[in-house]
Amino acid sequence: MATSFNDQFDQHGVWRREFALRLKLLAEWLKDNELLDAAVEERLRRLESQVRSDKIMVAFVAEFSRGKSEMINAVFFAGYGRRIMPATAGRTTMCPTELGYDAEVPPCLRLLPIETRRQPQSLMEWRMAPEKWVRIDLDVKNPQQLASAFEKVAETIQVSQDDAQALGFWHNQTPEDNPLPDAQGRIEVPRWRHALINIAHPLLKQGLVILDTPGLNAIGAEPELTVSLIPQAHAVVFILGADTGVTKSDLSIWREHLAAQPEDTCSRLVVLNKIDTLWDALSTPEQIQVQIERQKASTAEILGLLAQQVIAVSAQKGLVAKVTKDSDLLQRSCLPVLEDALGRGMVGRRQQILGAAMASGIGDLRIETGRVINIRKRDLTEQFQELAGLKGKNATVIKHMRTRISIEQAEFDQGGAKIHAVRSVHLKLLRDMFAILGSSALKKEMAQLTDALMQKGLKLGVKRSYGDTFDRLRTNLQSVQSLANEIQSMLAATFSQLNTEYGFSLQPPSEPALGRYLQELDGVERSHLQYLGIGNAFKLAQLEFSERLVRALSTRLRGIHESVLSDIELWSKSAASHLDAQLRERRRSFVRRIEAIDRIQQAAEGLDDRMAEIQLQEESLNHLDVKLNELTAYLMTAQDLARDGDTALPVR
Ligand SMILES: Nc1nc2c(ncn2[C@@H]2O[C@H](COP(=O)(O)OP(=O)(O)O)[C@@H](O)[C@H]2O)c(=O)[nH]1
Ligand SMILES: [Mg+2]
Repeated sequence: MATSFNDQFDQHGVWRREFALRLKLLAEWLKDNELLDAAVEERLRRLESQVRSDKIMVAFVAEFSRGKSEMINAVFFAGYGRRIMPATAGRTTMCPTELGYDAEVPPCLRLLPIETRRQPQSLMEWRMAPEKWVRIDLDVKNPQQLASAFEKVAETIQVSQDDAQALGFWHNQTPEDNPLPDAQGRIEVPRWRHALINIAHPLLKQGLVILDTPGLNAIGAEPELTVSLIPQAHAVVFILGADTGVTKSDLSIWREHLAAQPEDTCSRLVVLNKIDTLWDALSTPEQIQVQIERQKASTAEILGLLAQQVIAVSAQKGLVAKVTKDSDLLQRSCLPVLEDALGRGMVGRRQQILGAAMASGIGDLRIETGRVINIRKRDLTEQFQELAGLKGKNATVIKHMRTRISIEQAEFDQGGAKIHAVRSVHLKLLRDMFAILGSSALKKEMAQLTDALMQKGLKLGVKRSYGDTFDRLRTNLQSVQSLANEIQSMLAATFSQLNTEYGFSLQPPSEPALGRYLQELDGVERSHLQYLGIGNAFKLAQLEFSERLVRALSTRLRGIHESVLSDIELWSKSAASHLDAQLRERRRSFVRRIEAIDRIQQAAEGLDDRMAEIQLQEESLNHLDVKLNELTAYLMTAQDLARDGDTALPVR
């Protein structure tokens, strides 16, 4: 029996909240036990914000009128008891529309005017400029007001042919794809470039982001959709109509925007919608089923898929069935099959990925914290042996011992200079890495690419220019990796030297592995080349278009570079913290040892009492170790938490 998408998503939300809570408890426990140093704190903070703010994006991509908006209504918003996204004949989404929830912003619809296409800023950059968007506040308790506000995404304006060209809706090179002008020669274009809907719907509150896209024309005109938004979605639902079959423009969308997406990073669902158009009162249910199967098979064949990869549904009947609570009709609409596939493919996979990221973060944390506990244990053992050696000795020997510890302490304090020198080399290498991946270097790289694309006659070399740029970006990443390796071996050498010299137990943290960022770069390159390869290259002749494309690319690359640098920062912080912890513990240990001897000298405490106390401290450290393992082991296997069900918190 298929669970509804909403239920699966709810469970995922419960798991995430529960996990975040446990991370908080772990942080408190570490703090109480003086185990929360700067690096561990930073690591926990990152994990918590990752698990709390994790977004899951599902994109609906298809030619217009295939039923994207209707499907969004049926899967996510049937609870409102009516259509929320406009999805009736003639009133269809004209601009890409993102539905999500941001607690900082009141419920509203924000619309970016289409004229912003004349400027080079990427969509990402426009997002940072809220004053450029038209905002309409939403009354979430009033589905009527919601629905009528959302009608805005269907608005169009009439513009001259020149304007349509500048806005990316008219191309002289491919007249067959151009929209039909009206009697005055004017072209109908969307009024808005992008819409953001912010509502506190339970699913959206838990981090679901839904992207509804208009048809091929609008997708093609907004490169950021193809090179950023769609490839970064966790699931893409591609919709075909049983009433139209696979048309030429369906196939263009599939080939230009979807076929090359690697399956392992995102789940891709192909849906044959409107099967109710095949429900014919004169045919038997079996005959209808045969019809549907036949159409699924031919659709699959055209797209190069297996028949079972195509899900046949009726979004419209599914919505009606949910609103009227007609369970027979809901089964016939097959909507639950789609929801189940979405839930398992997307939510399930997301949970696995997030769980694995958490497990590896917690694993590192356990190792780092475990080392601090070990340092303390070793110090105690040594102190115990030192005191045991004093048994039965006279006052002179004890005094001599005190002097020896003081000398050792003074020597240790002087050793600081060497550690300082290592730190400054470390910092220099870090600065080099930040320079390679910093924003001014990227700006230069992008300016070079823009120049190359602008050169007349070079249009055929577009692939080359992109290829060269990506080669350089990869080389940069590799240089950063070698700098990291250099720091790592330097740390290893210094740490082992310090270990011999001072009896430390320092170990460098595991170095950042940048391989997955290289893969990400490859993915970005693929989506660009794929996009430019198929019939879109001519668009580069348009200055605005190339500029927009490069700006979109640059935003995406900045994101990747920032993630790399953030990994490196955490790694370097861990190394520094580990060294700091060792130094701090050692200084404390000197103070404790001298103090103990002083008390014994003053006969304020017996030797045996002091030794017994150390043993107690050792026991409590052992206990701490066990507890740490317990707490972290729980977090490392907590992926299964949500599925147990008994921990479920009420969601609605
Ligand atoms: N018969 C039928 N019509 C549907 C179905 N889904 C959507 N439609 C209709 O198809 C048209 C386009 O739907 P819409 O959701 O706006 O398509 P979009 O442009 O892809 O968002 C509307 O008139 C819908 O009522 C369906 O499952 N069956
Ligand atoms: Mg629509």
